[in-house]
Amino acid sequence: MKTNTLIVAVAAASIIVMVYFTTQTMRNTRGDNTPGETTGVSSGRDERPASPLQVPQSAFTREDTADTAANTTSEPAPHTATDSMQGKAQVEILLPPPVYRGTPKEIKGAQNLEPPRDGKPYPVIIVPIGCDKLLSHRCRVTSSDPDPIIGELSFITDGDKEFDSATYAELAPGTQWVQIDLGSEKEIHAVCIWHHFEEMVQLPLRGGRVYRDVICQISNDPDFIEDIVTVFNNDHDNSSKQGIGKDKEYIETNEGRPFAVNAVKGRYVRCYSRGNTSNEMNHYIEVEVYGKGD
Ligand SMILES: [Ca+2]
Ligand SMILES: [Ca+2]
Repeated sequence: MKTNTLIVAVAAASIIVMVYFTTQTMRNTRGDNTPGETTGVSSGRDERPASPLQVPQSAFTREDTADTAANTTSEPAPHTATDSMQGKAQVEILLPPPVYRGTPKEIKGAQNLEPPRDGKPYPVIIVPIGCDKLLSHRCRVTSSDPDPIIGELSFITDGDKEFDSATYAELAPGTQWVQIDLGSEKEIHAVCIWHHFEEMVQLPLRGGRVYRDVICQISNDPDFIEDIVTVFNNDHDNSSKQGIGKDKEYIETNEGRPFAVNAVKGRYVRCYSRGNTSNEMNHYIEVEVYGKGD
């Protein structure tokens, strides 16, 4: 009897154990573990849930990068754009909106045109720190044509660069100039000229407007007889008699034409032009001169 009782007890215990494990396995397979249970069996809930608040991969990458940077040793970082800007500043030229009006015109007779930029902006101008100040705002303007056909000479330094029928000064045909008096001798590092950019062309069309003989000179002589430094000149055939220039002609856009100047000192900035490919007139919306502040 004792042996029989023992066998029955062992069998009953075995059944209990089997039932227990079978039940556990079924629970795990259904994924209804209670919190805190660790079974070593994947339930599906342990995976990262899809959430409507997911952030882009780039955000994780930035965090990862920050963590990595924080954990690195104090070894010197490789050269970066920030390092190369040490002691330097970018001239911040604020651009007016583009204008796409009228029928795009074919550019005729431009033999010295810069290659198409296909929408790429002009390179930024980097100057020593403190040499990126706008010097020309509201400075006095004189001209070879003191009585513009349209507009006022004061428009050229009033800070309004938008194209509009009431924002430009139109000067007589032929070679004409406008001259900005900075008030005292300044160290000049950049200039940007906006003529007239109504006929901007949306890519991939070609056309627009090109002004002829764009020349920029700096001097302390208001009559520009002596002490003249030419800082831009695209008059390749010397038709404006200021010497042959090596710069390229360009299509007018809302970017104007920015160019760097190598710390030339002078009180007066004179800009020439000789008509354009749409008509023989000379137009100026704005001229900006940047350089060392006081
Ligand atoms: Ca203006
Ligand atoms: Ca010329």
